[in-house]
Amino acid sequence: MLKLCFSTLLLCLATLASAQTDNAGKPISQPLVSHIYTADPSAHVFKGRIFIYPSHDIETGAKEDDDGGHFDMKDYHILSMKKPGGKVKDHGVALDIKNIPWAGRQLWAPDAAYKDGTYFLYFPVKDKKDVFRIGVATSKKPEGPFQPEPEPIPGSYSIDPCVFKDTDGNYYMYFGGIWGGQLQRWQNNTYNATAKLKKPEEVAHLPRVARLNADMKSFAEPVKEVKIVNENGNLFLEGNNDKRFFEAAWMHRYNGKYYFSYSTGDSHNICYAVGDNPYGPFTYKGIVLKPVQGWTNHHSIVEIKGKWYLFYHDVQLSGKTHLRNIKVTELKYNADGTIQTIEPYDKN
Ligand code: FUB
Repeated sequence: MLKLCFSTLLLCLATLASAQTDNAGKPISQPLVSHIYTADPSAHVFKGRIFIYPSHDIETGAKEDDDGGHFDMKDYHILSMKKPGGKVKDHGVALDIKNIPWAGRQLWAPDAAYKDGTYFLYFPVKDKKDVFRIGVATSKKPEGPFQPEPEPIPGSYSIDPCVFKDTDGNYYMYFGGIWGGQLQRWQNNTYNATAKLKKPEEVAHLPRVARLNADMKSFAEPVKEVKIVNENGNLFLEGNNDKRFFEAAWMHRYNGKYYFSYSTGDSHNICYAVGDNPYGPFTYKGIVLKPVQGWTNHHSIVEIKGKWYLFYHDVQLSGKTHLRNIKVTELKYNADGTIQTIEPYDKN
């Protein structure tokens, strides 16, 4: 009965919110699920099925602030479907914050990987000192439940892990996010709680990368910065906030090139930059996804049966920035390998 009331409430909110979205144009795609709020979708094809590893947004009444205090998530639900547009299955709680021994608060955007019969779920969460670290949990099934390791990955910090498998069998983790994601507090892999954000004329903070060890639970090398440069080979300044990195790293390969995509945060774009190897440098190429409704923009890019798809989110169901819903749409390349920019709302 309660469940029915909640669904009805969500439906009413959806109608209300779509009335709002009409002002900005008609959404090009619809929420994949509406019985829970979901965000930050990391999609993978495992065992011939699409598995989505999203954040699970909830209302806890936590105060909204510039550090994302209102993103107060406590568990993960894994979703899956046979094909884009197919029926979406919610596999229930895959990992609960109360079962992560070192966790304090805020389970943010996760990712997953598969190796040798084991599925790995990578997740950022604040530790008991309120410092974001990245943890790993394992399962024999892509949908979990996942068993967390007793400690975070040694040397890990900040948020938004993306684990990429290269064609040579090496796995790399990309991560980082400024403002509430705390990346600005880390210089030379050392923590400084009082470090400030960069000034507009300073070189912007850079995302991070580290190759994973064979155990998939530790870094094989010191964490390195990922250079994103303009067409002249220069790093972006903090003032270039429509192009510089903010959060939501994703890596994919297309035609032998490495595509590093990310959110620009306070200017709300998903941008991409292309390089010749997993470490970069990556040269800025353009916008993958224009701003969506809601403050955050976060995505993944995946090939499914020869076509490419962008998984992303907006706030169509709730109209509230911390109660998001995931979506999917097709992504297309031009003949020169550039990505066709996606407008999330049809203005016509
Ligand atoms: O979902 C919490 C945070 O919001 C993510 O970690 C960021 O990428 C942003 O989407």
